[in-house]
Amino acid sequence: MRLEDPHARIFVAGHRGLVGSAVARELGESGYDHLVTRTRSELDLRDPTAVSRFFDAERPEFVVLAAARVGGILANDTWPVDFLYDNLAIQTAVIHAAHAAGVRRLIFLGSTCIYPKRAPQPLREEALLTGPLEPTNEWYAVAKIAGVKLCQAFRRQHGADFVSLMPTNLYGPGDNFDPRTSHVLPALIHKFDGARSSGGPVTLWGSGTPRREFLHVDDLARAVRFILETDEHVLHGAAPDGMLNVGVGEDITIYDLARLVADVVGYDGRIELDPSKPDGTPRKLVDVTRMTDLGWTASIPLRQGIADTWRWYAAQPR
Ligand code: GFB
Repeated sequence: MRLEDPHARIFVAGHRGLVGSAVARELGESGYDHLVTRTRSELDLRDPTAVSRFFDAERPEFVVLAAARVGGILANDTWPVDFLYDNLAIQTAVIHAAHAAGVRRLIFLGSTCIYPKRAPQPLREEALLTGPLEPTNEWYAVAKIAGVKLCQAFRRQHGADFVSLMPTNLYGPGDNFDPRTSHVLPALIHKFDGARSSGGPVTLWGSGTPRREFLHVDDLARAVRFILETDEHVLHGAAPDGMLNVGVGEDITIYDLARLVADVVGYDGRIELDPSKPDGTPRKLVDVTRMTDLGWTASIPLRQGIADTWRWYAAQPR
């Protein structure tokens, strides 16, 4: 059932993360005045008993499940248990409790890494489970696939209005900029910003040839609100399997991305490659036809989004 009432109780799970904080901001600025949130120390989302107790007490009507263990290519490859177990535990507890509490609509945040490594590009929702995954992130992808499938199972068995959004690579203010564990875009902002004073060079992981699509998290937050507010028959017509890709519809090589970040940040030194680090999947451009047919498109150009993110990063205390 769609979100209409500005006083509806909306649980944003993971409200301190990159996605959750943007979603909470977007909903608050749009006049929704009853957001329910819990920090990790207040509620361990991996604990099904605690999560059920929380749902019984707060009775949220809508849920945005943005809580997840996330990280860049090396973090994914280094901590397979954390990426598989934590994500399975969080999403299983929250999705199950949401159904038991009669939640009207739940939005689960998946990821485009759920699609097979060699699936035809741009990736359509129908590509799910048609081939082997990219090995560097298969633990995370398997967990996210289970989350998508659990939402589909609740739709099918109980008629639950549970929907999965598959955002492409995200970036924006509030991201993790630790170069050891972050995704590429915040890592590059961190590296180029530092190299302006040190003089460089800046080293890119891998060959620089993989292509990625980057979506500003504020665009994703608008997509989440848009889907929360969409009529259920319209939504079901556009996405009978409850899956919707969210992206910008164009991608860029990692090397060109690095040059763009260098330009925005004002670094004109050398850029080197470290081929000992993994490239990951060669390309993951998503087909966003379902979202555009519904009437949503991304609006933040990459250069502007990088400048906005760099400004936020530069303003943080070190
Ligand atoms: O963003 P990223 O870590 O993750 O890396 P994925 C994207 C590409 O950038 C890879 C290259 O080809 C990296 O080798 N790269 C170049 C760098 N320099 C750097 C650097 O300094 N740091 C990082 N992190 N990368 C993740 C998945 O895949 O994407 C997750 O592991 C999830 O499961 C997420 O799906 C959205 O795009 O390869």
